[in-house]
Amino acid sequence: MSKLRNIVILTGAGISAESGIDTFRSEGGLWEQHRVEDVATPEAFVRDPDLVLRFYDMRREAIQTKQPNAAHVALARLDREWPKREGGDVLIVTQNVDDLHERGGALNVLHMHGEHLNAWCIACDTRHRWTGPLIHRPPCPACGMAALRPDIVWFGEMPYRMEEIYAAVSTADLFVSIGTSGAVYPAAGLVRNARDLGVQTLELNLERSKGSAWFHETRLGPATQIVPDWVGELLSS
Ligand code: BV8
Repeated sequence: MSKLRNIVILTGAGISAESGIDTFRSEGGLWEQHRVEDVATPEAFVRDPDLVLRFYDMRREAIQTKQPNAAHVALARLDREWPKREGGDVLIVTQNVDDLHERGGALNVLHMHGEHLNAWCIACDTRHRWTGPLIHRPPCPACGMAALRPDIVWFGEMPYRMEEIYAAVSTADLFVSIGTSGAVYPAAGLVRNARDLGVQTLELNLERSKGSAWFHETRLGPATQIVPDWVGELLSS
């Protein structure tokens, strides 16, 4: 394998599971309690905005009562220490919309599906850090219009900063996927981009995912165990 310098890490709901944040597709997960079509599409927001706003208000409030876990902290350590030692880059691309990577100390996080703690004004296209509810249609801090929506990429909407993500994968020496079922595209397709470019690929997950066959190596276990172990190996190598 070429010298290991640049690492791209894709994370999904599984890395936040042990912090008490529901995943989507496991037992009792979010999509068992709510139909995606009812709460996570632009059409749903037009059809029943109150239902959608309440769904996200509830989750925005919930994540603020949760704490980052050992997996978030381990990735933050890698994010801080790796560039100093190996002169390479670490990029954490997360499908998650919580802020546990940042609160775990990570500096370089790209939220491809948006963030609970942002509100997006569809009148003036500005984004604002937002920790409270949106159900009461608060005025946009920039333009005053009652036009704020969750800054979340819904199904049928284009994930954020895809060009940047593809560019990072194309210069990566290692692509690591952590805590994702490999069910949602284009995120789930990134491992194939990596493979097509000859990038080494590693999956860290509780169980085999839909994409496991595309990884050179898969390690199974809870993220709070296998992620710190992997980071420890890397930093002591
Ligand atoms: C787009 C925000 C086009 C919402 C989300 C047919 C084929 C291919 C694609 C499609 C298709 N039909 C439609 C599509 C496109 C669609 C898609 O992929 N659908 C799937 C369901 C088939 N994709 C889209 O619509 C995307 N946009 O394609 O746009 C376009 C093109 C041009 C111009 C305009 C538009 C947009 C996708 C983004 C949707 N928004 N999130 C919200 O959060 O409310 S996706 C949602 O699923 C979350 O972001 C989540 O991150 C993502 C993936 O889920 P996971 O993170 O993987 O979570 P999951 O529960 O599934 O799995 C958890 C994993 O963790 C499991 O494997 C489990 O074993 C593991 N785990 C559990 N505990 C632990 C653990 N691992 C370790 N330790 C533990 N303790």
